[in-house]
Amino acid sequence: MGDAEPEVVPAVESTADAIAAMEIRGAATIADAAAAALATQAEGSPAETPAAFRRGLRAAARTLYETRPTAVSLPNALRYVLRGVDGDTVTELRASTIDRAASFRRDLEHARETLGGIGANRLRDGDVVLTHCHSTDALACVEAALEDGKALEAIVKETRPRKQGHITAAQLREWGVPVTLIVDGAARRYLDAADHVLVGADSIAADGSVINKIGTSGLAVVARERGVPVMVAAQTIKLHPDTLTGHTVAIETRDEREVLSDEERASIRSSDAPDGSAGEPGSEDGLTVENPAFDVTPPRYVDAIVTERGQFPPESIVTLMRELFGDTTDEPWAE
Ligand code: RUB
Repeated sequence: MGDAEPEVVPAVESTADAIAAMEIRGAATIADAAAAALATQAEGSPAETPAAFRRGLRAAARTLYETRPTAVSLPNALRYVLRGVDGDTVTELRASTIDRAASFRRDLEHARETLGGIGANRLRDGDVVLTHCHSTDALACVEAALEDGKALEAIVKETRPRKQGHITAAQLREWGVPVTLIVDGAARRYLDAADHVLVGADSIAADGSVINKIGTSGLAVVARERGVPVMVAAQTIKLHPDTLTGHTVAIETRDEREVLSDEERASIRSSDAPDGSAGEPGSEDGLTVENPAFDVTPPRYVDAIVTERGQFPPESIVTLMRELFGDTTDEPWAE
């Protein structure tokens, strides 16, 4: 392999495919996998010159970056690793990439544990938490509270269409936490039995808005109406630096078949429709399915954002964001 064509090793392509297909999912897990994939690229790069090595690494980062737009932990992870790549020879560059990816992954694990300890302080013995989706950061708070000897119960929203609530339920049951699983539409009915709404975040904007799994914002609004505090557990890797300069967070929309199979669509389609629209799946038949994966919860519905750096009212998160990211966000993976 010469200098002309940057080569992305197959393992990076596999990681990117797994993230896109949601076999690897959840913001922190995606970040961890992306950093690991860059280390794999470094290990397997056939580059013979430093320039070719760097080009390959940037190409690998681009491949990963393009998988899911809403989880800012992904570009934050890529940026962190690429900024630490240093050396004059391929051997040095390889070693520094591998080291940097490893230190990122260690920090991620450590941040989750620290955050869990901080979040656990909000949970009292006997409390009931109501969860949405599956968040490793949110579960870290539960785990730390259990380790402190507190007994907790959980009401777990199923989380359509992908039912990540089942993953949360499985983890909580593994820890011995009694779980009541409910469909998403039942949340308001069960809020009076909850002491906290506990969710994670895919991204957090500079104004304290929380971007998380679709349905989080509705849950937060209803929780405010019922007087149940909303706690968001999110490592600082979820802070979205682009929003410091006024950018909005892109909301991923996914395949409609996650919501409605071709068979279901066919059963809804009416051959008697006055517009005569019955046709093959995917054709114009007057039935539109929207499948946004995330939504935006305004800061006024959030009581606290728990990070490894402490807990913050959402409106003050911008201070931490400036301290950690400054006002500039480059894209070191650009060609
Ligand atoms: C996952 C999701 C999670 C956040 C935080 O969405 O919305 O709440 O990513 O997760 P998806 P974590 O299933 O579409 O990836 O706390 O594990 O980083």
